[in-house]
Amino acid sequence: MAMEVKGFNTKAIHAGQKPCPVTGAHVTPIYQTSTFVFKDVEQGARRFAGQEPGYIYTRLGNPTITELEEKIAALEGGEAALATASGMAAISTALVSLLKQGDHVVTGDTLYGCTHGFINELLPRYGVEVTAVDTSDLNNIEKAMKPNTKVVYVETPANPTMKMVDLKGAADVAHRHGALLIVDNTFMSPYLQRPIEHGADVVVHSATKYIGGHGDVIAGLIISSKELIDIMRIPYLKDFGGVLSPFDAWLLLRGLKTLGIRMERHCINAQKVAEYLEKHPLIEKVYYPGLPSHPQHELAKKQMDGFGGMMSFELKGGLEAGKILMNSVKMISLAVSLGCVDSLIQHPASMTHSPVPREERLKAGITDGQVRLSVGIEDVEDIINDLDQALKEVEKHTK
Ligand code: LCS
Repeated sequence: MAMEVKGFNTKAIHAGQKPCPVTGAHVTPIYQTSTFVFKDVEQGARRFAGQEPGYIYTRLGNPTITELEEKIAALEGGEAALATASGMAAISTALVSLLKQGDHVVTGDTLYGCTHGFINELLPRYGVEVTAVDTSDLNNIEKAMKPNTKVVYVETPANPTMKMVDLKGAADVAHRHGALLIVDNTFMSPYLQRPIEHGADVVVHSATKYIGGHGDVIAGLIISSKELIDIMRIPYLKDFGGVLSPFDAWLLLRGLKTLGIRMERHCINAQKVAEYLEKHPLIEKVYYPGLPSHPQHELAKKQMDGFGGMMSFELKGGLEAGKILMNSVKMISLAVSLGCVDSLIQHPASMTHSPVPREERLKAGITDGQVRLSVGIEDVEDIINDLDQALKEVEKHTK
């Protein structure tokens, strides 16, 4: 397709997709192969030497994976992208590629539990210093910067507190100090937020979530400049080896084509669910960027194109009431993960954020009673009815 396309949904469908030059297959096949045959020894040598384009071995690249990388780069507005075997592989590959012994990282105090563990527990074992601060206030980032700070790492909105980071402000602080800004864009997807447009240098995703969208794949993506992606691919991903499989890349390609319409429905449903919960007499507090009661509602309107499908809330009856609610839902599944077509509910303190020490977790605002809800794209009346019947159970058992 020679015509230049601008619209997000058009790019989501067409970017990177070309008919198969051999069979004319419209949709890119799953090139489920480990290796690629060379015509002769000379060609093999040229490919290894980087003198001739072409595939060598799937750990170094594969046509199905290339299409995914081109599509996500176009959607996030980056020059290039790298697909990985999980979101954690994307995060660890990006960080390890940019840091060395003696460097310093400034990071948010609210991060997905395993990201928190990787940055705060594992990186220091390799001689990297870490300072975790409440990155919803840019002054805290500024104060934490040191001469050896190489990376500022944030999630916005953060899992599970929904605290946000002013992306442009954070990029400005990082750049003024000669550091790079890495943003985990998992909760928003590029349909709702494109951090590179606000100055971020690297975007990472757990593609397991909205990008796949159907709860059937574990995958990660890194989007950045061609220069940084080239380094992350070779030697880092090549030698750490956490590459995506061609079949999983194909599932993500399929998911991405409907990302826009799925995200629109996630936003509509979540707004209605958040408003329902906020009015409910058994609910203490709802954290959703689309509610005017969210302290950063204005920032959300400024840097996001919608408020997304994720929220967390606390019940007046605390942890005990939350447990009754989570044990009483019928259609909504009690499960970790998020961002799929089905609604999922879970308890961060004992599940996704259990790797975070309790004191740090409480300081970051992840309370014992907090419940996280990933609102799916079912009919919203069914989601609300399920929550409503579960809240009636809470009422019955806490009277
Ligand atoms: N970043 C964020 C914001 C996440 O929520 C997760 C996983 C990851 C990175 C890691 O991605 P993965 O390796 O799992 O593809 N979050 C999960 C969660 O909240 N529930 O289960 C997994």
